Amino acid sequence: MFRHAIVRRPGATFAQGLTRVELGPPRLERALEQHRAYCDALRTCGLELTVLPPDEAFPDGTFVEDTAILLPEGAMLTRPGAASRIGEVASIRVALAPHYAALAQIAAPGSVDGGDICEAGTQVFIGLSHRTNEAGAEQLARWLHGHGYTATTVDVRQLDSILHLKSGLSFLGGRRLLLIEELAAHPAFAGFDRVVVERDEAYAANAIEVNGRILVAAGHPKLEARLRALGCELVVLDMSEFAKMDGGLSCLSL
Ligand code: CIR
Repeated sequence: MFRHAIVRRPGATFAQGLTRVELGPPRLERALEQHRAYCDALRTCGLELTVLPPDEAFPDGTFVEDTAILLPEGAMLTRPGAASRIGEVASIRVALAPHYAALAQIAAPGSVDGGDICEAGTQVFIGLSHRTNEAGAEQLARWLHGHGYTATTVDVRQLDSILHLKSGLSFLGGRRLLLIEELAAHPAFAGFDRVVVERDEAYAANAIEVNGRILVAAGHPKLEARLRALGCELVVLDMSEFAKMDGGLSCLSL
């Protein structure tokens, strides 16, 4: 059961953030509307929100997921793999302090982006990507083992279609994973029920399960129909402006 989430509104410098996709510049007003709808959806799922104000010094700061790994047992601040994002962690440390007695942190030369970390019950998948390196993955795996979790690394460095592991993988609760075709046959996911997203709807592989509902990006009717047929209760959200900055639903909250 999730009770609380931390989000940060996008700010005036949002369009200056990092992106590998060529979907044009995001419109801030629209991004703010979409962010409000996202926050409303989380509240509908029963969450209390901490909404942080934009920080213009960090154009990618709205993608708070990348700055920490949160478990019921403890929290680990990351060391983001993009130099321009390392400074985002300081204000997240402050926001997390009331919720955790102690905060661990990934140390150099390790780097970890939260977008590479997929928790599936007591099993955690750690993506090795162009943001999360071996040293970071090892530090995180040790910390996870100490809390009773199993960690499995999944190398996605050759997959140009995704920035982070979770751009192509989501845990939907129970034993169910949502994943892109390129990851579908990976041995790490063999014991799970796999819902494979078709190539032309690959962006929708980043979804989030919150207290029994699934938040899914709008514009992917085939996946929507399949998830509804499986009995999932969906909340469909327009993510167009965040997609332009290479972000998805999971990236926007901790
Ligand atoms: C970046 O490239 O770092 C941001 N523009 C997007 C980060 C998306 N975060 C995520 O998938 N967890």
